[in-house]
Amino acid sequence: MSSTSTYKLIYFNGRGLAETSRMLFKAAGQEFEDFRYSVTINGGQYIRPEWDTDKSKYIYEKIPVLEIDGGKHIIVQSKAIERFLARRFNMYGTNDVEAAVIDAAGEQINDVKQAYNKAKAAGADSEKKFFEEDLKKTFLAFEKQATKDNSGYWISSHLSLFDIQLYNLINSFADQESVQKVLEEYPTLKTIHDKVGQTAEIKKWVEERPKTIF
Ligand SMILES: N[C@@H](CCC(=O)N[C@@H](CS)C(=O)NCC(=O)O)C(=O)O
Repeated sequence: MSSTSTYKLIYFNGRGLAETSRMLFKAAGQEFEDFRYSVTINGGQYIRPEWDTDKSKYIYEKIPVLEIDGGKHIIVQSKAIERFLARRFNMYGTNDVEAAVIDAAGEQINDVKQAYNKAKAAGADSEKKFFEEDLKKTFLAFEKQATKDNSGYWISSHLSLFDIQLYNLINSFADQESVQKVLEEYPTLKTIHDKVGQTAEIKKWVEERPKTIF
């Protein structure tokens, strides 16, 4: 497979589990088809008629799915897709150890998201505690691990999968005031967040991407 491959990323019309992959494409300047199944909400239920018709076509009946070269190769599972793209676009550290460190931080981001969903379901006090305790602990760890080389990136002085995952994590919270308050305490992470947001291709994408319900 060469850099002349074609790509179709299939997901719902939402950021969710596809947005990091979309941003990897954008940051790499790689064209891709951004295929989105429509989603609306009715009475608290997601309505997705086209997806309901098509879902059995997909190996695990889940999306995102990445089709390469017109379906010659199919990659499923959002983390596998992200890692494949990061590797392909040289955003996966400079060696296998750095790649594993990026993987581990990505898994920690998943754990944090799970903790947040649990806290949110448990009510306002739990959500407050999540920002003040759980998120802080993770940010402190990420801050300590960062290569403090003034590059504005977390590892290898170069934009990586982790930088984009962190940016999307920070922007996924509805309560931006609380997350920005925590972020102020971790200057390296704040710089990474701001630098990713100012990356020309990502800035343009954030401005022009569809406005979605999730
Ligand atoms: N572990 C999978 C989870 C994929 C997943 O659960 N996707 C949801 C959308 S976010 C889905 O396709 N659901 C199918 C359905 O609701 O019928 C991944 O990270 O890709």
